[in-house]
Amino acid sequence: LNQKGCVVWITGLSGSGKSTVACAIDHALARMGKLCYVLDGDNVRHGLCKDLGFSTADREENIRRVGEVAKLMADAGLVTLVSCISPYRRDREFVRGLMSKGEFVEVYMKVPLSICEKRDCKGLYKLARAGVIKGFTGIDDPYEVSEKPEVTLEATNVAGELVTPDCMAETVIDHLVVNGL
Ligand code: GGZ
Repeated sequence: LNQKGCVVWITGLSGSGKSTVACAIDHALARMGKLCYVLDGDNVRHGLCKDLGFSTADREENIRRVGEVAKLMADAGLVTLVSCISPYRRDREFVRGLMSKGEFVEVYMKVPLSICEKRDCKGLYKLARAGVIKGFTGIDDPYEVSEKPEVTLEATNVAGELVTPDCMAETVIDHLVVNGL
């Protein structure tokens, strides 16, 4: 048993595919015999962060808690996959600062709002456009793009074809392998 933990922090808009990619990475790493855990924004908000909403301060606290838990899990040797919108650059940088260098891998889901909105898996964009949900990321609350995430995943390849979640997972795992994580 020789496993170094790390945090793979997947950030991007609602509907950009964060949870799906986190799951695909989880499964692929499990097949390689690695211990992993997925901390999903939507799930964490039912327990650890159920007292929090979506104001700037609440999102900041949400990211701080998830970041601290992710750090503990990484210390325990797990590859900890986080999928939270984490829209504010400052909050992501805070979490990065909790970890030792190289142990924090930021993965940016570079998916245009138009695609996320068209998918609208949960109908939330529709509600946000209608003004029923206020302060929705990408509609009337900002998403701040990082200057240099370790990995950037796009919805389509150079040929304009959709990239599968498994293929995205492979890109992330290649990065982890190359960097000795
Ligand atoms: C953004 C919201 C909002 C608002 C509810 N803004 O796609 P989902 O539905 O399943 O995941 C989103 C989830 C966002 O939780 P996070 O913990 O990832 O957010 S953050 O990192 O900003 O703290 C979305 C749903 O909650 N949702 N209201 N106003 N997303």
